[in-house]
Amino acid sequence: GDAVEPKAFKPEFKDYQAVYNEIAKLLQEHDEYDDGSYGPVLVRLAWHASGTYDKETGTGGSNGATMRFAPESQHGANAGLINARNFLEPVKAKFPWISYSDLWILGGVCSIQEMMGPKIPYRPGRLDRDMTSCTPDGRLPDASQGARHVRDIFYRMGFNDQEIVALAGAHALGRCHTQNSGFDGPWTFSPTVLTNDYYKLLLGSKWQWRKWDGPKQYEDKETKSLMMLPADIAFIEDKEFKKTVEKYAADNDLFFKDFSAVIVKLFELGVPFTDKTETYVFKNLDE
Ligand code: DDH
Repeated sequence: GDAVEPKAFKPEFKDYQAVYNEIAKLLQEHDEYDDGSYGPVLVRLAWHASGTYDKETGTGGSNGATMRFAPESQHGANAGLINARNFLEPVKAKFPWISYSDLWILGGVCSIQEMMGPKIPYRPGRLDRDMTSCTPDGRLPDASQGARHVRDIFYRMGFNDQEIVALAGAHALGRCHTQNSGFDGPWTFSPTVLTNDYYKLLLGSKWQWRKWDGPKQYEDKETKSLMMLPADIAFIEDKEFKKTVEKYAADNDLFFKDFSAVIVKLFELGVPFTDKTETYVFKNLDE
């Protein structure tokens, strides 16, 4: 009876790949949502959890999962993210040892990989904090503004111009919803697959103001079925940003490499890792 216990049965062993697999399985099962996947809204949850970071004060960021609480849950920018948080609840129930903060980021990592994006190396170690750590409203970007505002917001987190453009490629995924942001429509024709199409469309389509009674946004002249926000068009109006858009439009491998690096940086802003923190590179469900 002295058989060596396999690692997986030790209570202290935390099987992050098992959590990844559970999220990936639920993504496949729940293809009734939006364009057929919860992936985009899970990526947005991970980004909005992280994008509150302020490098001067060290406040905000993914460590804390404070969007569980009002007032942060009620911030206009977070409208609709309840769908992503609820999606992950059964995963939290099955793996109660993982913090919400680590789980939300793992949800983003899994979604990017399962939507055919690059590998996103993952480090756990985020601790949940209470509502006293909620960040003030206004730390996330305002889609109706231009390059100067976008720089103000992302420089505050510690990103440079190239990194800002690389992050924005996430808009290949998902769509705008009138009930959340007031804006409407997807950026690309395949909003559940990560590609460099966002950059190709920015450069390759003619963008005109959409005539409607909603907030000011652009539509592509040819099909009128795609959209860009004023903050997206800033990436081709601004010369410095545009140079990077051109690089990524021409080279999907370069986009994947830079996107992976910069999203890891985003997801780890303000997270207190230790010397012992391990890095995981997850297998996709079909590997
Ligand atoms: Fe975004 N984004 N985002 N975004 N975003 C929206 C949707 C999605 C801005 C505004 C909006 C990033 C940067 C910016 C995703 C990922 C990322 C919506 C629509 C607005 C508005 C929400 C709704 O109506 O449901 C602005 C402004 C910026 C900026 O850069 C200035 C970044 C950096 C990311 C990222 O993930 C790294 C994703 C995914 C979505 C689609 C969500 C969905 O439900 O579908």
